[in-house]
Amino acid sequence: EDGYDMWLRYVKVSNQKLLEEYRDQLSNVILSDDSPIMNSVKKELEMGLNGLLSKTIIFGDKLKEGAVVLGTPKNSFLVASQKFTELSKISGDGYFLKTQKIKGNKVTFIAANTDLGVLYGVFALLRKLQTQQPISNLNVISSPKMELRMVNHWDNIDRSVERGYAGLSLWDWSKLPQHIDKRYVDYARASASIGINAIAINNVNADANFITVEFLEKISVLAEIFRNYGIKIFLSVNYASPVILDNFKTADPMNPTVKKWWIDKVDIIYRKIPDFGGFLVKADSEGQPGPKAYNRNHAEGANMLAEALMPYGGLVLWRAFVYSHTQNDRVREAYDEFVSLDGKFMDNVILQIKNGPLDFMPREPFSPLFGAMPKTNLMIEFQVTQEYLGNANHLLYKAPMFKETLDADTFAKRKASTVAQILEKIVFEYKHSGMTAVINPGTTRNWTGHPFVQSSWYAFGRLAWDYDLASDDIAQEWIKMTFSNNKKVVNTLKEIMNQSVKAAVDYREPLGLTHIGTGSHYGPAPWSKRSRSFHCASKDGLGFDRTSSGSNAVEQYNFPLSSKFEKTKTTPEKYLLWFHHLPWNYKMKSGNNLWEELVTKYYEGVEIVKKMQREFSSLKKEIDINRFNHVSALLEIQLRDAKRWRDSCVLYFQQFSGMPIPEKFEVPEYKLEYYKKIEYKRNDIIIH
Ligand code: BDP
Repeated sequence: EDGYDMWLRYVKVSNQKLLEEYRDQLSNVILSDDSPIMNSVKKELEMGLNGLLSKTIIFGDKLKEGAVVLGTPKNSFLVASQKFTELSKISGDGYFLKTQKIKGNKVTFIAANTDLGVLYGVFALLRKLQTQQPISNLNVISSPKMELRMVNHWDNIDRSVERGYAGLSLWDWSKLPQHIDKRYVDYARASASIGINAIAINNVNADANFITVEFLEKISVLAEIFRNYGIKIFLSVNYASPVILDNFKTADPMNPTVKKWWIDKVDIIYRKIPDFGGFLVKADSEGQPGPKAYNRNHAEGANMLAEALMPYGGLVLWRAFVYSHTQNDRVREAYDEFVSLDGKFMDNVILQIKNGPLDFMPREPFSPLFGAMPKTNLMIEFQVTQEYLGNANHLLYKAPMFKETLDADTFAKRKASTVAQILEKIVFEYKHSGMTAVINPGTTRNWTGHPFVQSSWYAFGRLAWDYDLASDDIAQEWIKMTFSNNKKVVNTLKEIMNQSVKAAVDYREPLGLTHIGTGSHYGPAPWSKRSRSFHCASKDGLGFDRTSSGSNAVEQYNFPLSSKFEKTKTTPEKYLLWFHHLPWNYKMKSGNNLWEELVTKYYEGVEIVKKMQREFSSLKKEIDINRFNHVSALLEIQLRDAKRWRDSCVLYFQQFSGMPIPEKFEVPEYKLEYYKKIEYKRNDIIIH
């Protein structure tokens, strides 16, 4: 076991009784593989059933007891002849699984309106087998809630991966287009299995060369592989491409020759990749070029690209992650910049907004932009890769974080209008929408570095398909598919995963504290200039005042949230110091004062890691030795880092609170000076 198969681990069903039943219920397969996607259906089913049932599956057209019939009304006579009412109930690339008697024979149908729907149905059936569910009386209908279910790679041309932590980029440019790495196909399979239908393959800090003819040649090979799994390629583009690639004096979106340049470029792209998805753009952000240099706003900038893509049905995904170093509250910025542009973007532009208003912090309230752009297509951007959360060293299952944002009510309308409902297009009349996540798979054998990063990737896909799924159920699926159906393994890993977010937040940035990490974003540095500007610790208290007496970022939320966050008593304590600057003796709900509560949280975070470690070690006999040893070692590192975070922060803040660390807690191992010093080692990840 090395983790390569991820959740597509098709090992023989361990429950003998179920195995026999499955073998009877899935005796032969009837399908027509006359399209590339139906061909993928056939291959996956063959691989899945051969592995799970440990027998060679028979393909044929004999309708007998235990037959599995797959297809759409167009490519399957059997599906068409049943006149299934389910077909009118599914939308998009949804599917249904149904057990039906035909001429006395019990048959399993996997059917959809599109070939891709059938592929998703196959993965759903295989998931049932992998998780050992009964399939004797199937009646499942499922349709995706999000239109775009996307992932973003932050991969560079030199194969480095920004915030990747799992080896080199998967895309081996020097060997493309001639050599096709098996990983491309396995990656596409894993993506399709969780419903992903779009991929931006390169870093948002984009190298312009990705859209040169040489690269498009290589990219078109990837596009073909992904197409077989229903996945469209998007490219991140550099806004100054005409300047960089063709020595233009300007990239002004209103300049006719610039417009023409993009029109021609888009034409070339579609000739090579007819189903190209569109452009992802980071403009006027962190040094990236954009329309602002020419006095044009973001809508003007985006629309120019959108016009070029429009004839082909292409999209512009325009990122809202903007801030300058001068404004006094960075949290306000995306909203202040974009709200006045609502309604000004073309129909094929989607504004891509990070889940929170700052930057993928361990915990943020949702971005108020989600409730403030009724006339602009929106999509959300999550981060699966653990940039601020221990890279590929710490165990974390992010589904509860994703759900916290998705389930948040924006109060954009009187009736419920959660972030997820807005993205599902049921609140406003959006033309396009969806969910995306920055993921990190690379050349590391297990793809993601820490095996559990896969769980967040998996959960993201499942939630993009259906955000109503419970984190717990998704975790259970993932564990069964990736590790084992053994009850002890399932319950123990679930327990570990469920506590992981609380641990990660508590030992880093509890109670709404934020951005107090080192420059590498790995370790703690509450003493740094940037951190101080976020936590605002002083003798009189802690936290950032975003109420009307401070930056007034609370006003960006719809009523009643704006007034709820304005007052300390109605602000959830998990966001308390995000919105308020409070005295050290402020009384918390627990009865503790702020200082005691803060210290308690930090210590609790570390205790949870210890507990996770204990629980994991109880699985020694149940988990394969490779993955057991790997995760055990990583948990040791996590505990080391958690203590470093706790002790650095507690000792640092103590200088301001002037209060003692309650006696019941262990004394930090080192003095504050020590923790400050290790920050300045060249790479704070390889300390100790
Ligand atoms: C920040 C990352 C940086 C990204 C940026 C972005 O540190 O590497 O380029 O976000 O999302 O969190 O553009």
